[in-house]
Amino acid sequence: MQGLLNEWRRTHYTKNVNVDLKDEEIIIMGWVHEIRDLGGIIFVLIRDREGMVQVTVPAKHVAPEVLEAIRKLRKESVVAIRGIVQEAGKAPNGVEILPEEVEILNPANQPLPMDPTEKVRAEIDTRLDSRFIDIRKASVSSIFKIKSQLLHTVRDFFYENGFIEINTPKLVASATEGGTELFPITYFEREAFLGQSPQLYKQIMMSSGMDKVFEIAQIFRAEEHDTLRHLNEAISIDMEASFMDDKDVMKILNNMITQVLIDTKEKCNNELTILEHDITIPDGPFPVVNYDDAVDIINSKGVEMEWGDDLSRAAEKALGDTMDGFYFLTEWPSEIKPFYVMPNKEDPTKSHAFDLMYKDLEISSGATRIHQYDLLVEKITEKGLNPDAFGSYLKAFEYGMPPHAGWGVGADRLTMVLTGSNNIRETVLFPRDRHRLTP
Ligand code: AMO
Repeated sequence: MQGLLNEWRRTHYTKNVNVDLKDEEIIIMGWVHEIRDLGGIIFVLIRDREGMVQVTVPAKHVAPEVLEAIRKLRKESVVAIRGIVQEAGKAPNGVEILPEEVEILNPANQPLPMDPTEKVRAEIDTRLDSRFIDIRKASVSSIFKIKSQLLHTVRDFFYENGFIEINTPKLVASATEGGTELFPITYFEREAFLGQSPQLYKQIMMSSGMDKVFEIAQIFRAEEHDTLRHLNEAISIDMEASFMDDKDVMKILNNMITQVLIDTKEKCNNELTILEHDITIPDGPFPVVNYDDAVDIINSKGVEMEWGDDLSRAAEKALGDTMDGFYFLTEWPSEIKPFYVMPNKEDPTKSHAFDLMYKDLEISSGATRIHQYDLLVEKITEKGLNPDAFGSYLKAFEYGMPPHAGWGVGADRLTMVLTGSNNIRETVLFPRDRHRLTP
């Protein structure tokens, strides 16, 4: 294809076409969002990542080849348009473009598999099947722009606080958090698994002397349940720090989440407006509820729960009714937390594990870890696991493992909070659930 694509470069995103460019020649490239042909005059809305601009075509006043190209346009075809900017009060941004050259870079087949305008609401499955078109909608791309900002803020936050970014393997030989919920794979002639958490590696890194590390990566959970909060592949923001305990890393988590809220509100104002969602910045540290009090609250709401039970969905909802916004849930029973969690010295039935909740949604889990080899082996055995399977992990505890603590945050769940989405599938480009492995 000759013409604009080879000879020219895009000069502006649509959102940057404004009255300051009056009478200037510009080139935009994007998708045909809408065509309104009134005979004597044709209006075409061109959409790119940043927004939309109107191209106005007075049939009698444009070159015949321009008119011919405009009349050939179909919705969602990709075009390049060179034209002159004019003031137009009623159009988006108060401007329109009078085209001088129109090139169809790639036509879109008709009919489209789904409507990319916001006019027709499609079911989530239809949308996910044609996700590339779905993401063309501002209400959907806004979610991923906010998620991108979230990851940007998190990285900045860790670097500013002296953390080193690490990458740990996702092909692993054995379970990290217990024997269940793993995806088995074939690793040459052996069985292996997809990593369910970088937990063991980030702990090993404490013995390496790296002191403070973080990782943002995929976790894989072979959970059968089909809920609005679980996926089989999720993004976890993990950190681990030496010479720190649960209280220290809770503070870090609190500061990081607050920074994420501030940045999202400040830098994603446009996206939040599109999503009709507002973000409230908490005016102090997140409240802390211990497990004992949580059990009382939950029972007082008419949801039966015994000390030592994990929180059922009903229990989470009952607690979320009382606790608005973000809050920590601390002092969990040792029994229902993983083997690596440090028990309370005075009362070992309780532990130094915490969760960060947002209303009824668990956002993060963390804990002070056991750093003593003997205690760790004892706990692994107590949980019914075989210490032999943890050989390369346990070795790191025998030759100078510092005390340490850490946490993992579900990035997709945090994005739900930031965007006001009630289904985790909305916050993942290509979600993997019980029934979906494509696209
Ligand atoms: P946990 O298993 O609680 O802890 O996971 C940490 C956080 O990750 C998110 N998450 C999920 N998000 C979507 N779909 C899932 N199936 C899913 N599973 C987990 C949640 C959760 O709070 N090793 C510990 C962390 C630590 O102690 O450092 C761990 O993996 O938001």
